[in-house]
Amino acid sequence: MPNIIAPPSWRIPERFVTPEAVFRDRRRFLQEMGFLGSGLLAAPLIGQAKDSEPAPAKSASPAAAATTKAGKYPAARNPKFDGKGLQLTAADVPGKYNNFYEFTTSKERVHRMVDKFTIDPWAIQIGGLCEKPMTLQMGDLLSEFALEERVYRFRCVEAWSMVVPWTGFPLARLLAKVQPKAEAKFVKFVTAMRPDQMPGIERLHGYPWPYTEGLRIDEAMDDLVLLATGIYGQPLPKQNGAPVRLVVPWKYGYKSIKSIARIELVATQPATLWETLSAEEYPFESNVDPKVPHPRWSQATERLVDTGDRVPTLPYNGYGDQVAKYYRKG
Ligand SMILES: Nc1nc2c(c(=O)[nH]1)N[C@H]1C(S)=C(S)[C@@H](COP(=O)(O)O)O[C@H]1N2
Ligand SMILES: [Mo]
Repeated sequence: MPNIIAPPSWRIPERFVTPEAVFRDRRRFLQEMGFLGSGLLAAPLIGQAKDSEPAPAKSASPAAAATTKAGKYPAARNPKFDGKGLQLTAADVPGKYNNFYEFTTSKERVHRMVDKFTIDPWAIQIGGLCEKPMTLQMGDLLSEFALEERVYRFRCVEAWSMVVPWTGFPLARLLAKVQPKAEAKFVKFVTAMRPDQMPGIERLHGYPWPYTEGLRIDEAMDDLVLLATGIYGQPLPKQNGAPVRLVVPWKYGYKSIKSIARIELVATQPATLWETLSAEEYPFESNVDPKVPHPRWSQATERLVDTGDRVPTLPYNGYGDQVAKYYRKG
C-alpha cells in the first residue's frame, strides 16, 4: 500500500471525502479511489437504476435540431452584471480545469474524456408539482428564452475560484412557464445518466448517481440563478456542462449542476449526490462562507485558477446584498 501524503489543503478535492453511507470500509474506499492495488477497478455497476431521460425529438424540427444554436452567441451583456471591478479569468482556463465526476475526478483530464458524450439532440423534462409540466427540446428552449451574458464569480468548495462570463437566462423564467403549485417548496435538478458515455460513473460505482442537486424554491426564483448555455460568448463546451447547466453564484460550485436532463418541483428537500455522500462536508444549503471551515480545510481564502493568486473569500461569494435576506432568522 503506498503512503498517502496529504496534499496542501487547497488541493483536497471532494473525492477525498469518506462517504460512510456508501463505502463499507476504509480499504474499499481507498481501493475505489485508486490507492490500492492497480487502482483500476473492473467492478460492474452495482444496483444502479438507470434514471430515465426525456426522449429527444425524433425528427427534430430545424429549431429543435441545433442544440447549441451558435447564432445566438455572443449575447448582450446585462449591465447589472457587467463584471466591473472583477478580473475575468483567462478564457482558456475554465475549459481545461473542471469538476465533472461523471467523466473523471481529474480536473485536468475532464476535457479530454467528453468526446463520446452526445448533446445534440437534447431535451429537458420539467415536471412534478406544477400546473404545466413539459418536455422542452434544447433548440426550443433557446428560441423561447432571450439569452444574456453575465459576469459572475464562481467559488468551488475546494477553495479555488474563477470569474467568468456566462450566457444564459434566469431559471425563474422557466419556472414561471411551468407554473409551480403552492405545495412546491424545492426544485430538484438531475444530470443526464449515460454510463456508456461517462466513464467516471462506473469508476465511482458506489456514488448515488445520477448527479442530483436542489434549491429551495425561493432561492431558485432569485434573479441571480441562471440556466447557462454558454461561456465566454460561445455555446458551453461539454466539460463545462453542455448543453445547459445551473449557475448559483453565492453557493459552492457543486450546486451548479451540469448537463441537466430533468427539473422537478417537489414538496420536500431532495437528496443530493454530495449531501448523500457526506452531509457534514457538503450540506444542502452550501452558501459560500469564509467563516465556516470545511471539516478538513479553511474556507477563508481561495485560489484563482488562472493566476494562482490567493484572495479572501467573501460571504455569499460577494452576493450578500441580494441573497442574505433568504437566510435571516426570525
Ligand atoms: N453533473 C455534474 N455537475 C457538476 C459537477 C459534477 O461532477 N457533475 N461538479 C460540480 C462542481 S464541484 C463544480 S466546482 C462545478 C465546476 O464547473 P466547471 O467545470 O464548469 O468549472 O460543477 C459542478 N457541477
Ligand atoms: Mo466544486
